[in-house]
Amino acid sequence: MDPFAVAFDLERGTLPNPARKQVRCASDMRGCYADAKALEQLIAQGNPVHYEVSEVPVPESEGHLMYCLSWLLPGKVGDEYFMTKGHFHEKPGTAEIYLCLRGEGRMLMKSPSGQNAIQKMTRGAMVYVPPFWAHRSINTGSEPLASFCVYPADAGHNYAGIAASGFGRRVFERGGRITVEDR
Ligand code: S6P
Ligand code: ZN
Repeated sequence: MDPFAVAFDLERGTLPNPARKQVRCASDMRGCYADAKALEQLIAQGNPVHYEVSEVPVPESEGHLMYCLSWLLPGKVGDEYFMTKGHFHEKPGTAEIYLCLRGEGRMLMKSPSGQNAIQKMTRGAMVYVPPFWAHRSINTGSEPLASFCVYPADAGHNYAGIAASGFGRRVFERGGRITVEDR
């Protein structure tokens, strides 16, 4: 393939005119939040978008780097902040970089042995997700949480492990404060 360039809007934190956009709504998030009833209420009230992943795809083969713009909206399901599903990579020994462009949130990570790590995401923060660690972004702010992500193009997504056992930690608003709880 030939070299190419795309233009990000760094002020707004967007990738205008992506070739591919994946959209996840509340109804795609069943099983993810602690309060399943609150999620069903949200679905019944209009099933709002939780996040969008915009890409200009490259071949999903060894040597290439996939990149995307992750756009996670603000909101809560019960007291729990909007978040992504979260995944390990299908090729588990592949790392990922998230560069936060806008908003405020957390990157919650989990190692294969169940160890947790959490990093703050604010504009300019680069979070390095090491090989083998599952990752989920969480929007704790009041505007979209936008991040540029880059990872080996053949990494793939493994959602099953997290769908089965979660991260072991969740982020809630309790009494107006951002609170991380083991559950
Ligand atoms: C891909 C990378 C991101 C996520 C996106 C949505 O490896 O980590 O592009 O796909 O943030 O999260 P999820 O967990 O629904 O794929
Ligand atoms: Zn990933």
